[in-house]
Amino acid sequence: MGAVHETRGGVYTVRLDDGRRVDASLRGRLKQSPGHVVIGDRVAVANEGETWTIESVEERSTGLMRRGRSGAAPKVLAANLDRVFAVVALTAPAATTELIDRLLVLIESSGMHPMLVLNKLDLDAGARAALGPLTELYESVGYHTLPVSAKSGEGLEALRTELCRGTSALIGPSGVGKSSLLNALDPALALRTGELSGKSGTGRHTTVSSRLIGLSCGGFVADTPGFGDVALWGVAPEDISGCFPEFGNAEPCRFRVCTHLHEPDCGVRAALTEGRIREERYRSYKKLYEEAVEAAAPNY
Ligand SMILES: Nc1nc2c(ncn2[C@@H]2O[C@H](COP(=O)(O)OP(=O)(O)OP(=O)(O)O)[C@@H](O)[C@H]2O)c(=O)[nH]1
Ligand SMILES: [Mg+2]
Ligand SMILES: [Zn+2]
Repeated sequence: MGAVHETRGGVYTVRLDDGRRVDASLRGRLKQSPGHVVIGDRVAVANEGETWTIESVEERSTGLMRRGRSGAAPKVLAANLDRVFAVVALTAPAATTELIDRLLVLIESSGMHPMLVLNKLDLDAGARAALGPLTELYESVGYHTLPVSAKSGEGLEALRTELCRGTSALIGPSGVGKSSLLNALDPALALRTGELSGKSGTGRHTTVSSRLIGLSCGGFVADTPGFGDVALWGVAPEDISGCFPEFGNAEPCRFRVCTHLHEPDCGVRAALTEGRIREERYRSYKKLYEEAVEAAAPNY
């Protein structure tokens, strides 16, 4: 047995339970759906001499999913993760609450509760100014936030403590500093990092494939390619509200099935009116709900 640590062009690098790394290909039956073996998957392998094959894949405990671009097949980013970090930059490129909410909901919909990493704290006064409101908002709805700077090293100890246990993934837009953070924690990694494009200040998709990286402290972490857009995949509209932890504290709605958009006696909208649910968060909910309805058409 082992875990898939890297995939590229039909070659799967598997870290065997005894610590050896081998390159394997898929057994015929599994080849029908090559995208279905992803990093983090637990696999059974067999070998004839130096030639290794993946014989079967174990059922996943979790699978982080995102929608492929314009109708492309869904992508599982990584399987069997212990922790996921939503990484954004306080500035260059500045994160909006909508973007953060999309990342958080994407992770929540995979059954995991993310932590929020706010990077580039060193950059300018704007970064410090953005930090207070974002920390206040996300801590108040139940997310642990980690303000950090890959450049100055501020806050990195807290992140290191989290990443050194089990298997984690960093996800977020291109250019926010996911690879830079890992380099700062473990300089020997020497991961490629990218310049921001001058005009838009967005990243250039420097990291192009996901792999699990062994940190010298013992943890494994997936450095993933930055998202161009963050779209949910296969999340039913009625499951979106469960991805907003604070909605669970609202009074029950009159109808057991409630969209929280227009029904009478809706507990979520009552909490919104009373300020117990924040407007930004409700706005993100509405947007994601409407997108999920569109994606699920024509059944809805
Ligand atoms: N000032 C400052 N710059 C940073 C920090 N972290 C990253 N950067 C810069 O931001 C740019 C993008 O960093 P990357 O680490 O390549 O970003 P990424 O999230 O891995 O991007 P993709 O691989 O494209 O998804 C580089 O120019 C880094 O030097 C930081 O904490 N402070
Ligand atoms: Mg990167
Ligand atoms: Zn409701």
